[in-house]
Amino acid sequence: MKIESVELLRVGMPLVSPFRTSFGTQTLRDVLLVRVITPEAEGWAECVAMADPLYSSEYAGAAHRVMADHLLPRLFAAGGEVTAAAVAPALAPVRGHRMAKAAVEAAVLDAELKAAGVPLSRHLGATQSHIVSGVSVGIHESVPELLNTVGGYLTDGYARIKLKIEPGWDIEPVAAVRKHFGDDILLQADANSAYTRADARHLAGLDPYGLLLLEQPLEEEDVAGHAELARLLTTPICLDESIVSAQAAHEAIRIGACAIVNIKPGRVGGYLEARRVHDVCAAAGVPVWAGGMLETGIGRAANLALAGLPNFTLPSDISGSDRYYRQDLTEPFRVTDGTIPVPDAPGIGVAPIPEVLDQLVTQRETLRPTG
Ligand code: OSB
Ligand code: MG
Repeated sequence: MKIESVELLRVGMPLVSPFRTSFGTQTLRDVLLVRVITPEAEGWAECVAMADPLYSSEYAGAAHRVMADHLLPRLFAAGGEVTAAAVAPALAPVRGHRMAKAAVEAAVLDAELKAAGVPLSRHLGATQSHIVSGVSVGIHESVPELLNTVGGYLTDGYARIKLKIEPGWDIEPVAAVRKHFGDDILLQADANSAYTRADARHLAGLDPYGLLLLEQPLEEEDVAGHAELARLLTTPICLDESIVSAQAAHEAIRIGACAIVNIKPGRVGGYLEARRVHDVCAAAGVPVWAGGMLETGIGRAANLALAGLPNFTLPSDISGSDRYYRQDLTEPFRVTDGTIPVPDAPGIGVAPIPEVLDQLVTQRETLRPTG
């Protein structure tokens, strides 16, 4: 496939309500979109890096620069001739920047699959047509407000509730949600690395509440600490931030640091690496589920395709568009009977609605192969 040009767009997407986690409060997503233009088709992808480097070291502004200054020149090195499979090897000399690399690869893949008429789900080997939809609930000002929010999501049909926790907002909200909504709701917690090994005894206080899992309690680099913690808790440990590649997943599982893995394609450098993470986990008998990064419909569509792979057996963090945005960039995704259908049109199956994009775009930059 011959790339004629790549457009990098920045879009300001206000959230329907502030989303507070242990690392900060989000009210607006600064979305970086990648549009790959070829004679046969156009590919779209969303970079999941957030506005600030708080969840991980990457952030939207840096991802934009590294794409323009380092990744796209490497992509263009063969005069613009590329395949999606060749993108990761071409970008490998650049260290890190996995979210930026993932978006470049995903846009090329979307163009390639749209040109071939093949849905991403089929290309990746998906076997599930509907993805069980969970919702991630931010840290609230008070327990009554939290119960009100959770009640609303259960009414909306979400099949699983994930509570964001941090020191000072952990056992009490988990206990309150369990008591108020009963033993039947699927419940889990995500600390976004807010604790240390010294908090093991405190975190064991979550054990009586029947959580499906506790996500990333310790620092990204402290994989061994998670193994230690896993031996002290009955609640299964799930890793998010620490799993940056299939290799990292393999090592974490080998030392007993996690019983479950959250897969986010941006965090591991792309959908093709994400499929390898899935495969490593499947081979080890470790179930996985699809994480989220407050994606617009562009990223959400691609995540649904990946989440159709057979070892995605726990409910996802892929919620309906209206959980995040009053106006999504694409046709909205909706939850029915607790699931969202996997798109079945070629590529990611969607593209931005031009009028919506024009309204929300804050910056555009076009880059072209030379020669
Ligand atoms: O840790 O899973 C996380 C959102 C942004 C950054 C990190 C995380 C999250 C979420 C929400 O928990 C996932 C979503 O609803 O998209
Ligand atoms: Mg997480």
